[in-house]
Amino acid sequence: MYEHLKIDQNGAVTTLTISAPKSLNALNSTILGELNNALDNLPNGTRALIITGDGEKSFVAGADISEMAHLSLNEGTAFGKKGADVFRKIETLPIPVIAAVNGFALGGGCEIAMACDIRICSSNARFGQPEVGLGIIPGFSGTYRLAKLVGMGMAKQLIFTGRNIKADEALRIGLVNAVYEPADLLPAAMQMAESICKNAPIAVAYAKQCINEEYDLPADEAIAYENNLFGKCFATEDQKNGMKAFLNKEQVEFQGK
Ligand code: CO8
Repeated sequence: MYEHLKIDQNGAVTTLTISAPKSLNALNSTILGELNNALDNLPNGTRALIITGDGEKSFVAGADISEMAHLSLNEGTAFGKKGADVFRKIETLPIPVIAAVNGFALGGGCEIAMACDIRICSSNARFGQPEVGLGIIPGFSGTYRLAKLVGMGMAKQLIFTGRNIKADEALRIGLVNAVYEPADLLPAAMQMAESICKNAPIAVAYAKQCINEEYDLPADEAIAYENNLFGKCFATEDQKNGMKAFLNKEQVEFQGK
């Protein structure tokens, strides 16, 4: 169905694999369009999404430099917006998204990982924002998200120097949550996704929405935002069934209602 995406559904977990082996899975307009379409049409019943790259060497080696090389001001702006819009769609998807970073995550590759809710990586992963070495800046919202994730000082250092960092440093600065041997990465992502899928889907979606939206709000507004969605949980069947099962010492299967 897609030229550069593989979609695998395993129960409630869907894995989306970016596949452009000749360019180490670099993102061109076609792939961005396919990603956009795939996010709009995830298989029914998907409760968690894993995004990874094809092969053992690269997650995503950036935006496609051969496509960007000849862009004009307007075209560059439009290309940046196309990627930024797709990544924002990932960030605001009402299900958790795990980036399983299996190698190079440079430029747009680091940026798509940062748009995901959770990042884990293989021991051979390399992260970086090398754009200034190409005469551009991170254009898929990397200046915004990297500073949020690792703090302004470290984000500035990484973006100004364009230096690549290894998995252990990415772990130390909080860019990833865990590092695995390459063969263990996807099973670990799947295990995490499955453990999320056992929980109430509406509650998980509300929790994601709260964490995303409250971050930039003043304290009182953030607390009120959470209070509103906390209250809405009590209008769900999942809350009734979850608490009843706990009190009766039973297992619950959440229906997402
Ligand atoms: N774009 C296009 N082709 C690429 C890219 C890329 N980002 N990365 C790798 N490739 C291609 C190479 O050109 C090469 O092709 P060929 O075999 O035809 O020569 C093939 O993939 C294999 O790459 P290498 O031979 O270079 O493999 P190495 O193992 O020697 O090196 C690296 C791997 C270190 C990943 C190296 O390929 C590299 O440095 N790639 C570029 C990384 C980079 O700079 N990424 C950032 C790009 S800019 C960006 O992402 C901006 C995002 C915002 C855009 C805003 C829009 C305006």
